Amino acid sequence: MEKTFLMVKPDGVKRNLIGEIVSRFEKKGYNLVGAKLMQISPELAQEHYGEHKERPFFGELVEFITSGPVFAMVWEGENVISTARFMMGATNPAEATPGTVRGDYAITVGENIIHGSDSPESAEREIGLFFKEEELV
Ligand code: ABT
Ligand code: MG
Repeated sequence: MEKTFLMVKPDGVKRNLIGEIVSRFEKKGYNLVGAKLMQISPELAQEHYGEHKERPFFGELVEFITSGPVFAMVWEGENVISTARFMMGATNPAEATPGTVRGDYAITVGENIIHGSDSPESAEREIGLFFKEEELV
């Protein structure tokens, strides 16, 4: 069964949106197979966002994602990788459709509430970065 890595970012945790976000994916029909509240280290942040290393916003991105606790999750279900991205909405919340997480709760691209793996390869990589095998049920 397909798995993806989702994470409520520090802005979402600060705004008490963990329950709301978990609820959306539960009601959709996906299964939560791993979850934890955690503080991301600068090293993990740089590894997680490695693909953006050369981008001008990389420093701010690492600073933001390490600015407070995140809620890391693994979800399982049919087509969960692409459907979760669809439910999250566009990266830029200004372009995210109402009814999506970013469309309903975010304003700026720098603080867009939620992360979700964008392909099977990144799902496998990100699940491995954040979770040990024995932390998944
Ligand atoms: P993530 O789930 O955070 O990976 O976002 P998404 O996959 O939707 O978008 P990408 B392109 O991976 O953006 C990663 C983070 O970089 C931020 N960003 C992106 C900017 O701040 N400015 C930009 O011009 C772009 C393209 C948005 C994403 N994260 N946050 N927070
Ligand atoms: Mg991304």
